[in-house]
Amino acid sequence: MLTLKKIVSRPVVVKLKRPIKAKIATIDDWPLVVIDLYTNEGIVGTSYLQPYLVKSLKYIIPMIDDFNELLRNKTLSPYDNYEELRKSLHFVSYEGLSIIAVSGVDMAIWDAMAKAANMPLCNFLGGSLGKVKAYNSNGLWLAENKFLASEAVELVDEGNFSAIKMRLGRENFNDDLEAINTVRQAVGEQIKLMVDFNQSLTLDEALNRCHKLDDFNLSWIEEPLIYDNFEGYSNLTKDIKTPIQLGENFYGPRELYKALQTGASDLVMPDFMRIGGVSGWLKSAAIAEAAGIPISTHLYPEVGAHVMRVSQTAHWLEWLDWADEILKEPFSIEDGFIKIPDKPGLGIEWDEVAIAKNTYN
Ligand code: SMN
Ligand code: MG
Repeated sequence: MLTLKKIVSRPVVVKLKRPIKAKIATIDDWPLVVIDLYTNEGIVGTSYLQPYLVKSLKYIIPMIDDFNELLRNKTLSPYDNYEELRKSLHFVSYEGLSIIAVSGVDMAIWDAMAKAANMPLCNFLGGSLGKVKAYNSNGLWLAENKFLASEAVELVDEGNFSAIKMRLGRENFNDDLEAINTVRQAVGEQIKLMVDFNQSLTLDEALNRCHKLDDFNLSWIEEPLIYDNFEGYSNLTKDIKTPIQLGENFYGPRELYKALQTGASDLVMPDFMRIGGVSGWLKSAAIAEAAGIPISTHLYPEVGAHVMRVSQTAHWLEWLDWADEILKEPFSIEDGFIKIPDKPGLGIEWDEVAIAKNTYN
């Protein structure tokens, strides 16, 4: 049994090797909330959040700090803690910042529990230790065509990946089509290709553009519309042959349920900071399993690897190395599969020197 001593979160900002240039944002500096959850029994649970906006560190960290008041000296049991924390904020909504703060703590609690049991999290959750199929999402932003071919090859070679993702949403759709052709030619037909519009299209534009993409043998078309337009998505999904992928902006399992109820997407890919951490993922994976919908991860590959081992409809893990900078031993990729280390909990340990160097004040 573990009881909470104190949750400490620290602001870190790292430079992205390949800056984000998507329709939705341009980002060079990547914020991380580094969370350490100390227990009275000596075990320390760790997790991190990546809230995209450096300025949001100023309000997410105090929210997490505030949870100390509620949980101090209480028994850690992830599902109970998840309910208690999120209900403590229900007057300011279950979604948005509320669930982001809850998710960070939830992941740290699961890590602590699995460490106390001396098991990798995937074993603690009832699964087996093994590898998980991953695609490389580490680049192919809205760059000019001349940079895309070499970057696409680099991405495949980084881990002998069998799939990569590129971003779309250029002003002129012909430029998107040319970009796809460039990438395809560079990596060959045998590499699977996902595309992500990052919510940049109206329904009319999406119907038009996605129809044209139907002949490109794409593995999925991600977020063509604003994320919460489920009605629009269900029209689109009916009309387009290529699977429509949605989910990095589901705030909690109920949003995933509503998306599936309305036929808004063929595939789902929850993000750990928005779905409710490991607890939110497990609830969501159960819904996806019952509905027979393939589930992929968004960001947080170290957490994703564990939970995909217990998700019956596990599809693709999104590989990104954006937290590697602050990890002592980043997870490795072998032949397109992420390897889960045989270590208790999530299997991550902070590189304190890197954290000190990149601490944000
Ligand atoms: C993405 C992720 C993180 C920041 C910007 C865009 C993208 C993805 O939507 O799915 O990886
Ligand atoms: Mg996306």
